[in-house]
Amino acid sequence: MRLNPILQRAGRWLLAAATALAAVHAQAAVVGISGSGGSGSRTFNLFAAEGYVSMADGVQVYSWGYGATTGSGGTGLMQISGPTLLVNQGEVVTVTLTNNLPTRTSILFPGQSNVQGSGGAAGVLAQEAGPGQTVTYTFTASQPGTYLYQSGTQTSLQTEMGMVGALIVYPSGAPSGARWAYGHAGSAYDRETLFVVGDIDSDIHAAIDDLVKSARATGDACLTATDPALQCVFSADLSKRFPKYWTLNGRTSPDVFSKNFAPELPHQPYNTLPRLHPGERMLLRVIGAGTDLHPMHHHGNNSWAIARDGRMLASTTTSGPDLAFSDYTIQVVPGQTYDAIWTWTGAGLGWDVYGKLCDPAATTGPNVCTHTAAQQHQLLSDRGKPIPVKLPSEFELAYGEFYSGSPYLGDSGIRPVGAGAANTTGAFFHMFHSHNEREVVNGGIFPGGMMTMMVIEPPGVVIDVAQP
Ligand SMILES: [Cu+2]
Repeated sequence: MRLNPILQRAGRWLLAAATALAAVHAQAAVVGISGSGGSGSRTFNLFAAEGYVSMADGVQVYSWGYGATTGSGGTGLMQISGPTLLVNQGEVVTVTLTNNLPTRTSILFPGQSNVQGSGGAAGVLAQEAGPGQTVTYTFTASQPGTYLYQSGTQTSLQTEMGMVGALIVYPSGAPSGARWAYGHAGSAYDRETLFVVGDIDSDIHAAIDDLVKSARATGDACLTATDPALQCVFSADLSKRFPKYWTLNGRTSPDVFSKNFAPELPHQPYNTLPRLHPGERMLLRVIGAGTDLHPMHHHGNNSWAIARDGRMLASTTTSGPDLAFSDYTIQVVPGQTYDAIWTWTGAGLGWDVYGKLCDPAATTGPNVCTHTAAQQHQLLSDRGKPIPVKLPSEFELAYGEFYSGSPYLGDSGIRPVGAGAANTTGAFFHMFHSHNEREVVNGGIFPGGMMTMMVIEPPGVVIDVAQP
């Protein structure tokens, strides 16, 4: 290996190791907020507010969303998707919502039983807050799992406008140090990641933007009314709904690759770029937060769906996820949540994913295979085999941000001038995207939309989950 790549990689490792030490508490966890509280209880101070979110083609979309105060661990800004609420099974959860929207709103917690609301006024589905008002919801997070929360007021429109977020309930009963999605060892995972899957018809957002501006320009009395029956209601014709943007955690590709809390995306703080090592179990927490079905396809391997709607796919209370099913696409239905385990190995590829040209039969001499214990997850019979295709000439390749200079996991090679500086670790990238092909665009332009990558990092590369 040339000196320059060695220094590059050493530098990245040191940086990653330092960051990982600083963020040990967040290791392998979904980025979200834990609110405040003592033993057995947890309190979140949320608000609803308007703002403009950014699509990767530069279009700004007027939106309504939830935000969390800095005292609750939030950014203090409205965000799409809403703040991810992290709680533990059995905790009494209190969510206070202050409404800064020009219309009534609320929160529904599907999958949670006996949700008590107070303040504001009773709505059809939930206790509602008028503009400037506060409502409080309390429930006990009795069952572990992946859930969404969303507006219970004008639910179709307000969900379209962005009023939806994720709630994760971690199980009790897992042994110390173990990560379980549910109360059984069969739901164990090494890493977890969140996909809040959404779709946006920007024409509807623009129409609501116009109505709100018009109400303000004319000083409409509905804006200051205290009688719920006289407060503003903004409506759009949802029967002509035709989405133009498709989002993961509120962002469109390629913005999904940018860091968590990237300053240029103040209202879309969560990225979507899962990273794992060969052989690790990655828990995919997938939430259908839009209006349409999205078939989310992961390349490289099938996943095992172990739960739906916050309930393990189990035949008995003690069996673990014995009804789990394997598929290459997660059919994300609106309003549903899925937990799936995805693992990648190089087994059966027919070539050595680490690019070591050696002789597995040799015990002495320069041709001995020198794979370390961590360089497993491929068939022993594949060791030493070269990649079985002739790589195209450099003139026929497009070099970009994801090219390490080598087709092998963890190796690096000569990078042509202008090839970019990302993927210096030599990771594999597997696309994870909607198989409705028109949904991998931004405003009709490919590539974009509902698409990201699963990143297989070489063994030994430190993965800083809090800030990939
Ligand atoms: Cu695909």
